[in-house]
Amino acid sequence: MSDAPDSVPNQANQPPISDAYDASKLGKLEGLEAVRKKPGMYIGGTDERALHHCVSEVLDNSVDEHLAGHCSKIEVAIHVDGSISIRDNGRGIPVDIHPQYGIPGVEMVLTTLHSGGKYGQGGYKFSGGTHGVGAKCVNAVSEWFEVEVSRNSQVHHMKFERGKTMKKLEVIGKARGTGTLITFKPDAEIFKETTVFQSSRISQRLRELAFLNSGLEILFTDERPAEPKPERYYYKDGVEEFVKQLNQGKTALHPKPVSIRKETKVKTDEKEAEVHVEVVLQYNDTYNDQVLCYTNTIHNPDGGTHLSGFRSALTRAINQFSKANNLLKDKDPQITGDDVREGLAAVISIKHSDPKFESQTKVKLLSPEVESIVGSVCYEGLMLYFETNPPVAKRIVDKALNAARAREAARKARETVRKGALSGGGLPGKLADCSERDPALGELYIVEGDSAGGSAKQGRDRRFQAILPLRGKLINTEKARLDKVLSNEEIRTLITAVGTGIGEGDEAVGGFNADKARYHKVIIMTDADVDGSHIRTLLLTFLYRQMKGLIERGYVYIAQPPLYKIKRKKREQYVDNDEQLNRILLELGSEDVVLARLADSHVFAPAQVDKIVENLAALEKLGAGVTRYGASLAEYLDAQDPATQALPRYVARIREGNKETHQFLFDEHARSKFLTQHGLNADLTEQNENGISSTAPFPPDKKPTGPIKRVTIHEIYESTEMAKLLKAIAATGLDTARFAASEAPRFTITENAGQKSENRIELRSPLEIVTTIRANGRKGLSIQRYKGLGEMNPKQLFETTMDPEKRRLLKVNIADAAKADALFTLLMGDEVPPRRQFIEDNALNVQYLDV
Ligand code: 0RA
Repeated sequence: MSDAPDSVPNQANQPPISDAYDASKLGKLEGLEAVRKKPGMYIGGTDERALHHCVSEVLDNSVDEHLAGHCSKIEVAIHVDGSISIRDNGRGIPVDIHPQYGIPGVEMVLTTLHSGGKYGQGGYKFSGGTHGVGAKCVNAVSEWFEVEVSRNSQVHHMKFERGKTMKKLEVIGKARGTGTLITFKPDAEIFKETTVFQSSRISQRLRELAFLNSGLEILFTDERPAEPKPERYYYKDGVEEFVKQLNQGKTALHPKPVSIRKETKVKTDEKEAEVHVEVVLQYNDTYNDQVLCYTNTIHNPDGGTHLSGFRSALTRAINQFSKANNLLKDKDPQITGDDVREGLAAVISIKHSDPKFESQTKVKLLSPEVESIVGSVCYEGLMLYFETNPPVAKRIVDKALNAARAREAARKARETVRKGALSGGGLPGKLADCSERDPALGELYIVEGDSAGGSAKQGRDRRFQAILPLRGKLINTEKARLDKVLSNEEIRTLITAVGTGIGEGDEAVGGFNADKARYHKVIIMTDADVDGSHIRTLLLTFLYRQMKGLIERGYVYIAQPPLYKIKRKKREQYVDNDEQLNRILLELGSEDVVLARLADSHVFAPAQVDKIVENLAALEKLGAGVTRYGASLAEYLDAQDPATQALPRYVARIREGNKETHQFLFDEHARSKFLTQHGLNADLTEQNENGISSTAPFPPDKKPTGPIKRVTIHEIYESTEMAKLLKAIAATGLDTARFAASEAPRFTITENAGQKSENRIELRSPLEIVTTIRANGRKGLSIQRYKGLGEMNPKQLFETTMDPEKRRLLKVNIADAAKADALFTLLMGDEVPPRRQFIEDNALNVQYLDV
């Protein structure tokens, strides 16, 4: 199947989609095989980044609908089986038959690489998406991909697998509104590293999109945790709120951000382009700057012409204002660009009808005309603001002047550190260096606390592992200016040990030079508690701000000490995380047990038991998708179609007063029929007469009297995955026809079989097998949760956390520096509650840093 010719978008054995469908007309269309063959070319790789890029591609289409003025709400949900859906209330992808190609617009949009033309770009003035390749590439790299379009009062449905049409376009119900719902499951054949979506990453992008698109409501639910917490992002004042958010926890120099906007038209290469500029800025009392740049809501971490236009306008405007108002004294230094950016938080968001970027990844904007547009718009806007708000303008000039004076002081301080580090001073006494002299082979462990430091020194392999214990308070580098940071003992020791120097600027005055790194692995090793993550963040903040190149080169790592030590009889084992603990409990629990079926006294072989337990545990986990809607897992599994082995795709939940019933529906047809019977629309996001949906309340004029009958339909995305598991279980000889508990026992589990302590347990449902085995695994087991590195002896510390053969290091990779910067700000700001909350939520979770 996968070797279909490139030029044919659909499988040859698919029935024709309509009379007009004619393969000969598709000659110019390129199939999606190309995308599967070269994912790098289309979605930028097959790693975790590319995986998340797929979400952005689909999302961008919905945002484009918003930019075009047709969409006010986007809903995103990650499902328990790892699939994701993106719903918008835009116009809906066209469903009419394309006059030239004879297939429905939605199929064109989702299966052919043909771009431009009638459905190529949806006629958008500004587009974030990759012009006509977005959603179809995602389709190509999805195990399955479903689309529901609400248009012309009807809900239309299509389904694809690995880019091939599996269900042609068909009407499955009535629609009240319009919109598009896309659900896809990334294909593990393509994404070999991982297919697991990271909630934090997605919610961060959604929040960013809501900031950049004022008035757009974005809802997000990660349905994978036991208790999902829906999030809502909606910012009436968009970018202005974005900037306030950047300054959250800091003291602003002026309460209201400066907001500059202008829409212009320019001529470029004969073409007329439209450029909208929106710049919002607000100064705070810190010494760092945060300027985020966007083009058509795409983040440009490397800036570009919009950034340089803004920077020069800011420097010019501040110098101009201070000169015109005689604010500079003779002995004052010149105010530079660096000075005017101290304590600056700003967002530059431009919309451009034809932007040019440096590369496919759009990290940098190149369009030359933008520099002077943004420059003059900002200069005029700033001058106008300064003239109408002279007290604020004076404060800003004062701050810049202060920065200019401090620049001198910092330069001197850096020089001192450099002298201390390079000449005579030698290496700090606290550093236990390694004998290896080749930096490429050397490792530096930065260890929290003297006691763990001592263990690390004793346990290490001194040939190539150096240890630097850090004690006491590390200075918060976000809040202090460089000269003060550098007077901190711990920081100076660190700088000397790493050997690269710090900061921007000339190496001769102590500036950073990654080539001088004394180790190519700098490993942060802290406790797995709140203090530990605080110290880790402080260290990363410092490295990020002062030794960014070290992170960029991939030299910075985080050690991951085990989370648990478990002990059973004489055996001890270290456990990295909860998932592993769960696996071990099942493993231990199935040792020395005998599983038997009572009906025919069949005894399952140990290898079969392992398979049964593994698959049942997976089933239990996926079952969360069903139990969430009030149905029991057993009830759901027992609804399996004996003929096709399929599991229902939908559960209808009918609530009337306190009574609740369920109905399982196998496919869109059953759903459609059910909806018609109940007089409901198929797009249940909007309210309807007989019931209310999961998301919308009754409009005031339609509030029913009497008891409300509420009918909601939920898609069980996990159905395919669960059916596969049932098949695997059946293959082991376990009957999967009945999961509901029976009156009479059906299985027995005998623990410690053949020993004195033999214990026989009777089971009434296959689902009880996992619970019983897990409980058995816990028997006689002591589980100790590690709080500190200090709880391990030198040998244990080496074996679990430092041994290159066994350790798991997390590479700190700041691909998206600005986002990490924003995170550091959140973590490091003055305001305590958000930081505490964050650290508590993420005690052992550094995924944010690993973007
Ligand atoms: C092509 C043309 C039009 C809209 C769209 C595509 C469209 C695509 C997606 C993907 C997700 N949500 C979407 N919403 C719309 C224009 C439709 C028209 O002119 O009515």
